[in-house]
Amino acid sequence: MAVRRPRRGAAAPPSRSSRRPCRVPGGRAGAAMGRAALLPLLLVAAAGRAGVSAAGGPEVRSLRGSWWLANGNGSVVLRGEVPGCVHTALHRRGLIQDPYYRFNDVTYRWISLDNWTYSRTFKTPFDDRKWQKVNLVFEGVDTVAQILINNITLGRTDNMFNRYSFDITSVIKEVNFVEVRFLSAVSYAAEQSRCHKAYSIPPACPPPVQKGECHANFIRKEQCSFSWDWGPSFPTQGIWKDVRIEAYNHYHLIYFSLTSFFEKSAQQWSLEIESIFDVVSSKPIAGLVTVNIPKLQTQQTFSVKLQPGEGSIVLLVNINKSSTVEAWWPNGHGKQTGYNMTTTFIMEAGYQIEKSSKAYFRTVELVQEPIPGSPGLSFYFRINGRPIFIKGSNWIPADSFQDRVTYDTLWLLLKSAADANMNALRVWGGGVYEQDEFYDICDEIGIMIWQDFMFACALYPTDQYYLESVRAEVSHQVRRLKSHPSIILWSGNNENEAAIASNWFSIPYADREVYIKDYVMLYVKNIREIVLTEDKSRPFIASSPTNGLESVKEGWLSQNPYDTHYGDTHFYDYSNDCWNWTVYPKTRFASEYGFQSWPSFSTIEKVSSTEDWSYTSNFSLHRQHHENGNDQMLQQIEHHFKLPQSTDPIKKFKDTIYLTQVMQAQCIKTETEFYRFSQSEIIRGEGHTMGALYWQLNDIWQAPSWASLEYGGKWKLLHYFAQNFFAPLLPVAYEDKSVLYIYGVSDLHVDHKLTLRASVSQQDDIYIFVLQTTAIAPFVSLDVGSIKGRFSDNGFLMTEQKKVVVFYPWEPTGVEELEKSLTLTSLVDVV
Ligand code: BMA
Repeated sequence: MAVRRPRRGAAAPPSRSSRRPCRVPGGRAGAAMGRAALLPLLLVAAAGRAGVSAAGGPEVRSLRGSWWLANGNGSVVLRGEVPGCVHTALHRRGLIQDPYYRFNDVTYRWISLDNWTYSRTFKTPFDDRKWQKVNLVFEGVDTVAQILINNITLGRTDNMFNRYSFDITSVIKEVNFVEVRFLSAVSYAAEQSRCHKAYSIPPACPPPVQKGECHANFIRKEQCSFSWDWGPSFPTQGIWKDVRIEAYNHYHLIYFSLTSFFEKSAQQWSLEIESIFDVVSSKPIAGLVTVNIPKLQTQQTFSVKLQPGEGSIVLLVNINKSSTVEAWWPNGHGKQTGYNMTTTFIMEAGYQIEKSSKAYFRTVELVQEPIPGSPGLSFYFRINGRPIFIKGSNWIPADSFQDRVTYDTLWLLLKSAADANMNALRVWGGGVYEQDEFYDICDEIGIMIWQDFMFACALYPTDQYYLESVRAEVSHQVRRLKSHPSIILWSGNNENEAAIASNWFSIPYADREVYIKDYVMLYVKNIREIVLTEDKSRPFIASSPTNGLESVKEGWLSQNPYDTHYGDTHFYDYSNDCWNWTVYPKTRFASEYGFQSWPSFSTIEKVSSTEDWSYTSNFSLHRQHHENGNDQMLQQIEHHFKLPQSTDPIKKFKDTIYLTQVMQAQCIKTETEFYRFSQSEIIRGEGHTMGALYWQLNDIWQAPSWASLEYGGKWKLLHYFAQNFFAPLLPVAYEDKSVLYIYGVSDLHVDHKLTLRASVSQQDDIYIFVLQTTAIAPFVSLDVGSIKGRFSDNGFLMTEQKKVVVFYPWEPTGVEELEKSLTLTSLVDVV
């Protein structure tokens, strides 16, 4: 391994013991010492995408780019990019292999157990004496670190979802040395758990099959980075978002947001504009703010006064009633119209700010009201006054290494969701609050977002220090995200109401109250309170699944959060035959349900070697993080198909992969059609289902999982099926025709011989595949290996002799390349 020294004298950071004192309530553990103790430490709980555009404005110097990275004892020193993480840096420098290759998640565990330091020098690009305030701003630090500038400690970070701003006015020099000394997230979490002496907070560790790390619930970090039942353990360290120096006089806009409201009685749209400032002058600053939305013939001027310190001003703009406002609609229901708008701040002191943004108009209501003929309450979304059936899936982080998630990655995955006729996704609570671009794309293509707060499948501490950190996180994220019309709901956590109600962690009855108290303290008294203060434009629920208002009535924890008469449900059943729709709960809203499958061979091939290519190889077992997952898939297949018998091991592996995908697609089609069909009926008090979000949309790596999109974006058969079962006009006539149709398909495969041929031709940017068959072919799958793109249809039943399928490439390709890569499989090819 190459070892180099950094250019600066600081060389390798001093090695630190992984043991640190427990946190002190109300203070920051080991907060700035010596000189630094005199510095006011500003933890700004707000994000700024606030752009300014006039002379005299703040000076901003980005510290993105190349930094030095060193491990704890200085034996590994390398250059790495910021934003980024240690794993990506080591991989880019060739010091480690692809972390996703074979068993590397376990082999490279040492990286996360070490304590790394990021450092760099920078020249102050301005005369620092000219500025009243200079800040060092981190948009995201992953996660536990001590921040130093010129050997002076500025403070500590412990929450990757916060934004940190340190006042460096009195310590900045002409040339500066900045260091971010990380502590292993794994060691920190273990230590926090050890310090929490009064009672344990389960779960201690993930199940062994996940090969993960323990005590993820003790650190405010992407919970699935300690492993999940579809993902590896890579508890990264790094500066994962932007970092910069900003200098200003008088005042500085640190956050700017818009939310829309509609007053029914007056038939009036209005916009609430919130601006959060840091005012450094000792006296209030008065000025004028002008808001202009030319297309809506709306212009309004307000006189404002900014008070010293951090504070906000809220303006309410009424939209000109003689203009027609086009609302923002979800995919499939209308256009996603937005209006260009400018907000100009002209203040008596300092500079002028001109902020350009897009104003969207849409309302959202979560309707929970009695249903005639049914006990319980409804649970559905009314968008712009219209009840909308929510169709879609659940989103998990697109990569273990967030710096690899580009705009293109997000676009491809989200566009694939929209192309499959989805109108919504749930950003699940075990991952991250996604980057701004994610929500920008959703706004643009009409994907509604059910946004969880990042707590999942665990109980959490509520000591004062922890709560302070969460409170800062929640205000920051709500302020950052609330302008997005795509977000229709805030939700406190994933499955934590259910975890207590169903006693997942075997808590003795006598101790239950402590955990209930913690639950209410965290999600209701803190998170909910902040959300309600920060954002009045969309609903909040405390958990998913929940009974909604019924849970509230029962003290926020209902006896059975899976009750089909209230709220949303999660439902998993791997043992019953998934084609039997009677096993599914007739719920008000299905926010999670799913079945696993394997990703296609071309995806697996990239991270494995020949010896791995069998369903029972060590590799296949290693990648499966869900107990008995591989067997469960075979059992489900066996309900309807013969298991592959080929003597050629690779053919057998490929056939099995294909069958897992057929099975998954068919199972979720059956279940989703059941939910869609249940929309318009009440049977024995159950029904009026108004949402179907299957688990899960995307993958974090190449492994078996519930996803319909493979790592890299390739569509599994399920995703092609989703395009059909989410189609706007779907005949979901289960009781009669559709049941016969679906079961008819399964009956056809056994004794039919057929020949399938594929000719490919090009037409502009698309490719036309003409398929010919001599007999009926069930579940025809077209696969062009690693060529990026998608077909217009796949996994279909071919009853006609000829079928035309279009291939939409995502990168340049050619007829010859496609022909070479094409494999055609149908059920009759499986031997
Ligand atoms: C639900 C999710 C995830 C999990 C999935 C599959 O519980 O919330 O935690 O990955 O089921 O088991």
